[in-house]
Amino acid sequence: MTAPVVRYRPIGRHEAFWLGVLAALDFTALMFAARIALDAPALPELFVDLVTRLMPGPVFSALLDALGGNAKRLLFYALLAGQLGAGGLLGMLYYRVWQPPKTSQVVWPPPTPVRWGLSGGLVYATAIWLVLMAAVLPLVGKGFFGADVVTSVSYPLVTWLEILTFGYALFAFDELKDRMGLNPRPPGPLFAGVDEPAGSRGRRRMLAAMVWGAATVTAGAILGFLLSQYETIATYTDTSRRRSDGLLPEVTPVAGFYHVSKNIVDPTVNVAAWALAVGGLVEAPFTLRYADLTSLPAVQQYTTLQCISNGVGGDLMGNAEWKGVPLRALLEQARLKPGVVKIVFKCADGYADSIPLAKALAPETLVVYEMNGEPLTPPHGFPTRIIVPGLYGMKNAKWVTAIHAVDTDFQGYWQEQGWSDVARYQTAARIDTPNRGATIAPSLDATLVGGVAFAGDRGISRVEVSFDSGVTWQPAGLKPPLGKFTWVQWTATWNPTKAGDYYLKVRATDGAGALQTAGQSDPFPNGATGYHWIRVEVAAAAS
Ligand SMILES: Nc1nc2c(c(=O)[nH]1)N[C@H]1C(S)=C(S)[C@@H](COP(=O)(O)O)O[C@H]1N2
Ligand SMILES: [Mo]
Repeated sequence: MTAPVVRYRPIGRHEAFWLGVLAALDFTALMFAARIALDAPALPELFVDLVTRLMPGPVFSALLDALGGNAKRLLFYALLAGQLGAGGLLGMLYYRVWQPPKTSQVVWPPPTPVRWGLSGGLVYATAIWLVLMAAVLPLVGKGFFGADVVTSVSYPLVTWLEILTFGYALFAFDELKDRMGLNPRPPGPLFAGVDEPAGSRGRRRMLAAMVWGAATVTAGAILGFLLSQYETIATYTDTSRRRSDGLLPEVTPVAGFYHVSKNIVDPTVNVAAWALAVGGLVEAPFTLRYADLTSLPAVQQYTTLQCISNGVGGDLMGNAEWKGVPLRALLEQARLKPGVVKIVFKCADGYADSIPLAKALAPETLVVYEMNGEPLTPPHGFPTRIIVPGLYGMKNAKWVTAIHAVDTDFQGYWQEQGWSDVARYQTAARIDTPNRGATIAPSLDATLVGGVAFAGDRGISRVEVSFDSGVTWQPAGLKPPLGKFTWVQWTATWNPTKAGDYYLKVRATDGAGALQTAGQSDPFPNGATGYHWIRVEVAAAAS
């Protein structure tokens, strides 16, 4: 009589999930090692564009407002958690469905699990990889087999190797458990009575938990270390902060200049391989290398930049001296064909935006490569970016690789989410000193009140400040601006005579004589409006 063959799955549902998460931890660690060493983007970076694209503009804007620079970091870690969860589900699929059940019968050659286990794990990984490459990446806008992923290595190959590790880990966990005798023996007559002495089930589970716990802690520690390295190249936090003791420098140092981009990791452009293509609807397309660009006749121009998502009184604004070539000169060399309505900028991070032809031909619109006398730094667009005075920061494309003339009303990255395409700066003023919430000691000296006012390319003709919450207004003094496209520093003195709470407000009038909009509106979609105000406390005089 032969013993009946019993087919069984030694790995339960929950364990399958957690082993999947553990394998995903290993995969994720490898993924970040590849990001740091090989410049191969991590998966969350590829999904983040999709999330911002799917989220309605107002929601995204509100999120940015509430979380500031941390919105991107939060999104990144949420996507990372999602990746580990997906690993868990794929683990369940592997142990519960993909892997053939083990059998209790002793047969030779053994039908399972070792031989199928290894190749099965690798086939499984390759299948996941194929789905990712042929379906998921195109769906998230990164092209078939990641054609639109920006990296200097073969993205499909690196990803395949990473996912093979995942499949191999799933195989190895099962194998390891078998070898250590931690997998439960099959039920059935053959092993009845011999395999399950009292308490052994519990001991086995305990041992397995300890082994997996140790493996998880190890993988987690390695991943944690790699993530800490990753944090140093990630750009999801805004590094600049406003100085808190008085007026800001009129020219913002590069290190203190606000930074905004759609990316979790900004591109690092290899200038030796970089070229700027000027083309589209032109008679004579051409490309420029870095040395070509920097040897053309250049101009230097102070221009203030502000992000359209900057709130009233916010930090996302800076002023620098830029050096570069007028865009007009490049377009003249390429000879535009009739019918061009917009000039599109394409960038190394997949970002694109456009400006109307008239703005592109304005002499102040520059293709720049220097900021405050130094080559552009990578966060600010090295090797080259566009400076378009009068239009919000998003139109000032960074890491530009192509300048493209089109006869269509091209809509850029942020416009697809509903942000303004006109993107003309709103007139705005900000109080930089005193700090909001400051307590001022009464003294015979007047208190300095001051800040900046900005209206893009319209200039500022007048700034007024109120010390009584907008009931009365006094004119502030204006420092002559550094250029036609910069902010203006304003100052006033204040002599509060009575202790108490005061509400200070500021408002500006642009060069055309238009007073800034008083009504409060959110940054989305046209840039914030409303007067900036702060509360200041004047302390009682000591007697
Ligand atoms: N290629 C590219 N250019 C870009 C962006 C981007 O994400 N990618 N962000 C834009 C936005 S929204 C702003 S406000 C400015 C910020 O420039 P800064 O970081 O030098 O201050 O860059 C713009 N240019
Ligand atoms: Mo922006």
